[in-house]
Amino acid sequence: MKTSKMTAIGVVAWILCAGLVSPGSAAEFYCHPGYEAKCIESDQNVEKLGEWWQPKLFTHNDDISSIRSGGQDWMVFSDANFRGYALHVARRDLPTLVGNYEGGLNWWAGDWNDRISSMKRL
Ligand SMILES: [Ca+2]
Repeated sequence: MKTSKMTAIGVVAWILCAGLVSPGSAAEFYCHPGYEAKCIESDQNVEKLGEWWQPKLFTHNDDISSIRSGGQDWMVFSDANFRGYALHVARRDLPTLVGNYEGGLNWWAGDWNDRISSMKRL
């Protein structure tokens, strides 16, 4: 009796803890502005988007145009292996990367549309 009660408490505690440490929704990266044509969903680092193969042998390097962070803290980079220009997405949703020049990009280097080559979860 006592053992089963403790087991029940343990199960409830485990469920509560699992809920507290839940990572939340994975971040979603879209190939078009306005969260259209989702190309990648991830809650882990992506070092080389060029090697992130999708069905039909399709890669999404330099292809991302909008981001839903899923409440996660992300940094995206213009080059593979977290190099190049960096855009701190933070926990924001970015409906379009067209015209976004954050993180050192400028009119001469271009905006963030179709530039991302790696992503890091902070
Ligand atoms: Ca790039």
